[in-house]
Amino acid sequence: MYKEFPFVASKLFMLSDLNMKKNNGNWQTSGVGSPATLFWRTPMKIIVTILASFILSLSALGIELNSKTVWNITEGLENPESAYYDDNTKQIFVSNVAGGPGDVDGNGFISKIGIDGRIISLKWIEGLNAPKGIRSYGNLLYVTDITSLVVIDIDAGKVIEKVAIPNAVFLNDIAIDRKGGLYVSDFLGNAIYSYQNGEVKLVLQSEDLEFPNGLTYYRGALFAGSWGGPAIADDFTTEFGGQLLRIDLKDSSLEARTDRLGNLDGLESLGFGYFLATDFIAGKILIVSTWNSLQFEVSLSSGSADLGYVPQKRLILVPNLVESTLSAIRIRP
Ligand SMILES: [Ca+2]
Repeated sequence: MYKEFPFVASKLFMLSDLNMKKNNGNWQTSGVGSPATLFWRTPMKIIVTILASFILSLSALGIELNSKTVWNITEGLENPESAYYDDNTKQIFVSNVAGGPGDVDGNGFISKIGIDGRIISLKWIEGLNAPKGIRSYGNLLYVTDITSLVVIDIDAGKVIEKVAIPNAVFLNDIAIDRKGGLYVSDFLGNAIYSYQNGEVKLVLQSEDLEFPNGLTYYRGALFAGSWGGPAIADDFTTEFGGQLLRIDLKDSSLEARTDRLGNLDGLESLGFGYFLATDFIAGKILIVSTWNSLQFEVSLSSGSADLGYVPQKRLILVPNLVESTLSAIRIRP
């Protein structure tokens, strides 16, 4: 079901622009001087967006959202699965599967990239198999690699530990709670595991997870982007698409929080119950909310995998696993 997008647009742009003002001392926009753009440059936008959030949609105000590709990397990456922005180092880390997503071939690597799209180190970490989901906590970068969780010291640029996840089939994404507790999704194993205090535990295993792919932590719960079902064909398509699922960490109960949206891959929280997601097969960025489902979408190409987000630049980072590219996309009025 396609809905209007008043809340997310206003929240997303209002918050990010406030951030920019704090950082740069002025309002920054990337568009030309259209009347709409000039209108949005003024502080009046804050008042209007708050009102619009609760009363009107942006489209009703005559303001449409647009997407723009800010930069694109087309050389060097090899089947990138996940892009992750680390706020401590202000750098982007990209996992390169390099070959089949389940192949134990030793050629997977992690790239380090600047937020301007410059490749700082293409093969920053080498010797992995098919690395996928990435997330950091402090100076540690965690990466899933088929059935292991790889722990990397960011400052040293070295793998310090590989944690085997017993019974895992095909790990995908990572979520981290506020205390540094880790959670990983097992895409083909229909499971979610935790890793805390050196101990791996099964949080939940259920067909109702519908092949959980993207995973993120938000307000005491895990949110998973499911791929769909009832089975996954050889070309990774499904009869029905996945949805945003909420897994309560107190009792492991599971609840669908959106309509069926597509073959969900990446998932990042924007706050206020809004999430960024990708649909891998259809090739889309989706902005969804837990009470209004789909709010806005950007059409890209099939193979759009696990996205990252740079809040202060409003950049959505989308790796394409099939085309071996990384695109930085900005959505704005
Ligand atoms: Ca590989």
